[in-house]
Amino acid sequence: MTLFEELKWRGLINDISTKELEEKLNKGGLTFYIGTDPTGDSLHIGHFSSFLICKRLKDAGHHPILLIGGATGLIGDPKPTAERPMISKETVEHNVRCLTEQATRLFGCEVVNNYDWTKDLNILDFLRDYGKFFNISYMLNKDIVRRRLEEGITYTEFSYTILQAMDFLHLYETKNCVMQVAGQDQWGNITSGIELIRRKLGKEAYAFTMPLLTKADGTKFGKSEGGAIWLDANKTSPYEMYQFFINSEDSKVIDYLKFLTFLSKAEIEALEEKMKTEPEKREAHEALAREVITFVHGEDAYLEAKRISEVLFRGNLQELNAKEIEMAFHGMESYELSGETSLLDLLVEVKAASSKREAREFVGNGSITINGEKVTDLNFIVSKNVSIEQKYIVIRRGKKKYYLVVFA
Ligand code: 545
Repeated sequence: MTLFEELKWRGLINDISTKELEEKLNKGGLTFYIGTDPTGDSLHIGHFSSFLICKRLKDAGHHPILLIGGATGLIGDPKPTAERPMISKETVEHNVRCLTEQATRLFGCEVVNNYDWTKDLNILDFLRDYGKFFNISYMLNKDIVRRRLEEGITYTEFSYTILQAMDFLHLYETKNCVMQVAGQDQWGNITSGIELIRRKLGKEAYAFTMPLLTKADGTKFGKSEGGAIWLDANKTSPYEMYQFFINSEDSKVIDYLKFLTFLSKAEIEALEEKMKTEPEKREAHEALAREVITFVHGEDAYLEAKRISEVLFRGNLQELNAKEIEMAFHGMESYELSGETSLLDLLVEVKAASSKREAREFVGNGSITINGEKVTDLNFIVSKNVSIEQKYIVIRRGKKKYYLVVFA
């Protein structure tokens, strides 16, 4: 399979600028870039799905440049729906530092910041040397801008596409960067750049976009009920990332394997077969979680996340230490306890039971475990000396409901 055939098979090609791109991609040696604005202080799984293209193309002999938008992040790429709130310069600078560190660690490619070549451009040069190449009717025809004319769009966001076009021109001139890659939402900004390079240099530049990953119901990939899945382990623990991938919809897991991993066609097709013959083993889901978490956090983090998940599933919590409890229940609300209390009162306090009568019923019928041990004693006293490392009490009701109690 050629590179282009593989990208097609993986579902990674949405638009391409010219069909010549196929053989250029297959030949290798292209310098290309993909950009992101510093809208947050961590990359998330949405970035990850797009930035993996850097490694895929690098492995095929191309040269990736990752751009962080220290300048464009101050302006705001217009969304179809509404104006973005402006981000402060300090926040943008902080986010640029965080994203640069993460992107370098994860994707190991050259990182540039468009603030470096945009900050010194004065308004007159901007209007004369770049604005002159942008016909308003061309700009109004951009899909996203057209949809915003009703709602309203400021001059600032309207100008954004010229900044992104300038980037492509700048990288073309200074680094022979002949191609830009992005998710499909970026097609308008990319073609602005191709147009500017054609009109200002008389040269041809290339691009392709990737479809945006979606869930089975078509909504945006990468959001769980706890919010976005961040690549920063302090924002989303490897355990939470493990749960996110293990619970991917069956109908999407093969697409995610193609998009998010480097498993071969043969390996993915074998997993697809296993989904049919032994669905209960969930080998495809496990492979997806393993590949992504190992890439982002390392194999040890994957193995620990898997172990915690198995312990929680079996319920023998006494096998977990305090750190693993923290990881497993990261982001989940907990109940603080200073002294000791009766189990029945505590069950009502943490809302594991709606009344003491119901608490008595749960304890009586054996559906309550404390740190993995079943408790049926109605007079059981919960105190620090039944906690894990003098810190945690994990109450489980039935098979799946967990409540975390932390000793102050
Ligand atoms: C700025 C200057 C350039 C080239 C590109 C840019 C950024 C671009 C943009 N990209 C998106 C982005 O999202 C922030 C949250 C992360 C998902 O806005 N104008 O910054 C996303 N991009 C990755 C993919 C994308 C795109 O970071 O391209 O399609 C999402 O997967 O939406 O010279």
